[in-house]
Amino acid sequence: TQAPVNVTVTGAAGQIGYALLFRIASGQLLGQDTPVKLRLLEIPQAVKAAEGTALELQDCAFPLLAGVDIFDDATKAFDGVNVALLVGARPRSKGMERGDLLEANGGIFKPQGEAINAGAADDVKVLVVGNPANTNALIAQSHAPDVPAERFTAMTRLDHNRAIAQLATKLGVTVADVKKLTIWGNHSATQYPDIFHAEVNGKNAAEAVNDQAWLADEFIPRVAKRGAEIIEARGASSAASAANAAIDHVHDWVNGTPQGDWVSMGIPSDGSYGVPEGIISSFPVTCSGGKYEIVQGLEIADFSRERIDASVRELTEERDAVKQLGLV
Ligand code: NAX
Repeated sequence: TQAPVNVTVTGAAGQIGYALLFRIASGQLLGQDTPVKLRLLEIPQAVKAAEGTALELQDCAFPLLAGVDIFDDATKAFDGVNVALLVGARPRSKGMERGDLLEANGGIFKPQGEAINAGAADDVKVLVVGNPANTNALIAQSHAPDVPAERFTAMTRLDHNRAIAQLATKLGVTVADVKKLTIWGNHSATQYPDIFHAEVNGKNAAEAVNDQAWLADEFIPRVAKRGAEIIEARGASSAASAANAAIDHVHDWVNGTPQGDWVSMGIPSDGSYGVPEGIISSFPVTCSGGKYEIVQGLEIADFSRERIDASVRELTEERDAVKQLGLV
């Protein structure tokens, strides 16, 4: 067996943290051959709750769990980190303007970026879950100049999985029959779930659906606003499904995507598909050997172009706002 991989989870005492840690410790993040050491980062007031979760982790007697350490200091929490899951963030409170939200999150993701820069392992991979995820990832990345920029990613896998499930339901097939779905843009209500390149049992999904009204007026808004639908029904935001998506994102990044399929990840744009270089936007990607690559050469029709552009515009506005605040 190999040496344990250090996995740092921020916001460990939160509801996503509670749904995530046990799955990491059981081997679902990195595979059944890979022992993990968990490093939990919380704010001081939540350290006690994180300690409670650590007791439960101990009580699971997970064979792959090589240890759990708890910190309220980012520099210590990210020391030697191989996989960083940045879940803790500042939520938007009532009446909060976007600038205030970005500034509050800058206060979290700037020092975390610096801590990753200072102490992370050479192979570090970072996934930002905490919202606004894409721009928080950009903030962290810009304070980690010694870490390759492409190691900073943002989670759109929950949107990707939601879209697959909605499409499968519409067509009366199983989720395993759906391949090559894409989420473009921001993890926000402007995101664009694209079925034009998706395949259902090998046939084009948009042709199989053949219902433009459903696509424009039901599918796209339902996927984009699914988070609100969950809050309405559950009285709390998505937690287990978000943790599941974080597991999927890192698992596929590390272990590769299956032949004949791809996934969606928020990654620093290289300018592909007219998305301005540097912003962290969702793309279709394949993964192999611990690296991801944007799927190239897809034809983007007007219907998709407008929607991708609108979401990318929002991302450039967020980038400009954090630039103005001196956060990137
Ligand atoms: P919770 O409020 O349950 O937990 C957040 C935890 O983060 C708290 O325990 C808090 O003490 C901790 N925290 C705050 N600041 C911290 C800091 N500086 N360092 C370490 N820990 C810190 O939220 P939860 O439901 O777990 O959601 C976490 C984040 O995920 C939120 O920002 C949420 O908006 C975001 N989400 C992102 C999704 C995505 O698809 N990208 C989907 C699910 C979720 O909404």
